[in-house]
Amino acid sequence: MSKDAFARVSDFLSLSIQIFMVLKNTENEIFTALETLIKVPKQKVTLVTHENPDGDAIGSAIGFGEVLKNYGHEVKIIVPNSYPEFLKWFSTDIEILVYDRKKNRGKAILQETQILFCLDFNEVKRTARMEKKVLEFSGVKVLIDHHPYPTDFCDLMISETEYSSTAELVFDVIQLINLGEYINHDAAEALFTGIMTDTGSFAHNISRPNTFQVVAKLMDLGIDTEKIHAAVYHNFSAHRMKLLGHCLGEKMEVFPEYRSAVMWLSQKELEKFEYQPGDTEGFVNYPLSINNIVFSALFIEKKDHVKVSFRSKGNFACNEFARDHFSGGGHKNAAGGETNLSLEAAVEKFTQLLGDYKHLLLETTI
Ligand SMILES: [Mn+2]
Repeated sequence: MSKDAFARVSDFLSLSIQIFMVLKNTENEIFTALETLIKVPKQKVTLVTHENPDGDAIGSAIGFGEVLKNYGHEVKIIVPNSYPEFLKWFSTDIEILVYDRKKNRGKAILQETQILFCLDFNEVKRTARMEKKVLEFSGVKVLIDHHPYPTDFCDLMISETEYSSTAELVFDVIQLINLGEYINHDAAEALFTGIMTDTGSFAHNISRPNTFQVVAKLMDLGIDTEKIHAAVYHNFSAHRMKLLGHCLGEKMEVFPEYRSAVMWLSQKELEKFEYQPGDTEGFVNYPLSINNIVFSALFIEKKDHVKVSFRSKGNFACNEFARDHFSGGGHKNAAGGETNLSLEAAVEKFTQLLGDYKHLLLETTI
């Protein structure tokens, strides 16, 4: 073996050993199985994400999709419903089908698909109207996700809750199945976006150096991180900015005695500010920058239900709160749920509940 090749192999080996050390839940055999599966040439591979896809869902799907395409597979991405404008700048020629808009085409793609990757969700119901089709899918289903409490709906499960984002996990999975050389510039941009958005630009969800190690390797591929940041975060409409102003100015109530804050927006208000999907993304984080606030909730009135987002700091587990009271779940510090109550009743229910959590909220350490 030449000196160069030897260096490359030993580089790779030390990288895989490093990755195995950070993967806590997944058996090593799964990666051998996945590699064997993926290395059958020219397969029809589809990647599916959760409903209301965010930067991590889209970034993971495009990032992994590009790698699989570069390896020679025929790759498609299906998202249950549409995704925000600030995630539409990616350079990729992979078709991203919005299932809600083209159901028949979506069904036809799934019919032909041999391997289906489920990215960035832990329960099949997160695929909304695609749920039945995903459950019925007869090829091989592979989960790659970082949400706690995954349910058993895939043949191969890679579920690692200590990862900041699915995109970070996808990067490591790509190394472990020996496809690292197929990460091109487009894939690197997409994976970086997933990590950046799920960590609020590297502000939270990062518990290990691995996140920055992955980012460093993505930067080695020549991505322009400032350009990506601007494409995602400096791309809002004036309406969205005014909606944020309205929300913070008129629709936020702070409860210092419970270290909590709540905000709520009705359909009427959203219409007034010409709401576009994704416009309220990130709103729920703002109250957490108020001194001593550790729990924030945002209620949004949809056509037939109320959607709620939760954010918390430190050891206050907002996913448990979401699960116990608003049929939801998620991460410890970032979760969501829904309710069939009216908007007013939902907000009232939330504020009433704060009393029961006073102890936990006051004891929360950041
Ligand atoms: Mn995620």
